[in-house]
Amino acid sequence: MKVIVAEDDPVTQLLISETLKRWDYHVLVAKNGLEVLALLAEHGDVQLFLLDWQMPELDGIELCKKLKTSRGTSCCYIIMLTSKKATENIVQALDSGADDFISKPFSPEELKVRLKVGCRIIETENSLLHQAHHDGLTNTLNHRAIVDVLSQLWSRSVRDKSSLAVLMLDIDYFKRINDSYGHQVGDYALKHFCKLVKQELRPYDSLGRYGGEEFAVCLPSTEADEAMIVAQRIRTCVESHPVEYDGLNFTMTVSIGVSVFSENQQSYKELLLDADRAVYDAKSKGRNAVVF
Ligand code: GH3
Ligand code: MG
Ligand code: MG
Ligand code: MG
Ligand code: MG
Repeated sequence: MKVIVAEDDPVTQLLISETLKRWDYHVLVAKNGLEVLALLAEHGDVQLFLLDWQMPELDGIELCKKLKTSRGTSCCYIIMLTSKKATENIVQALDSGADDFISKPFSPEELKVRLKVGCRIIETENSLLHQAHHDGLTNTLNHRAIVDVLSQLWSRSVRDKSSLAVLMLDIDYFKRINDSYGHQVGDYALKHFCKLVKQELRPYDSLGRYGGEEFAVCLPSTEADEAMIVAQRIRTCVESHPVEYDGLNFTMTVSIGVSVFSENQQSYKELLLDADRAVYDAKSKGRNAVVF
């Protein structure tokens, strides 16, 4: 677990960071709040903080407020480690966003277990957040999450006039797979399908389960011709990697509708509608096809 330690006194900073390293934390140090913010620009994944109160430039209390308002939905756990000990100080710290409060001089045993509580809470929150945004079967984004991603990307495209493409993927005759082999095989086929699609995407593309056996892909900064290439790559990949399960082996195909951002669109919903219409065309053209 990564932890940022902010402490302006060099001796205390060294003592704390060496102690934490012995407990297997990956420690990053700062000597004031501004340095913490600078560290976060590079280590945005840090969720655990051990902050001194009194520091020059930006103190622990002001930093708490900034961290709690600026980190969006990502969880962060802040322990205030300070020479202050009055009840009013504890109240002010917790009220400013700190999650815990320890007075100096601290007992290493107590610091150790309080850090462990922080890790436990971070892990629980991360897992709940993951579950809130992902589909339990395929571990792709769920309907709400992929629509959120699309709506944010769409707004960005309006702002920057940047390109954006959407693919709507609908597995062909999926009902037959269930009917012929059972739902368990159908479930496995869905997971297999998602694995193949992910292989064809870039790290900053998003895949989500739009519903049932329909999936949406958002391709930021992508023009129509590139989106068509990606869609064809996905189509070919699915067709050429049969589902193999418990002695069964069968080919699955997918129909893909492609749409792109245009300045006439009033909402991201039009982008989805266009992609939907294109899937419908792909189905009527005989399936296993990509239509723009
Ligand atoms: P088309 O080529 O026109 O898309 O035909 P289709 O059979 O794929 O489409 P249809 O909408 O008729 O059927 C979709 C099927 O997908 C029906 C539904 O039971 C199945 N399905 C949806 N979600 C799941 C799931 O989570 N697991 C399994 N096994 N099947 C699912
Ligand atoms: Mg200090
Ligand atoms: Mg369907
Ligand atoms: Mg289908
Ligand atoms: Mg249907």
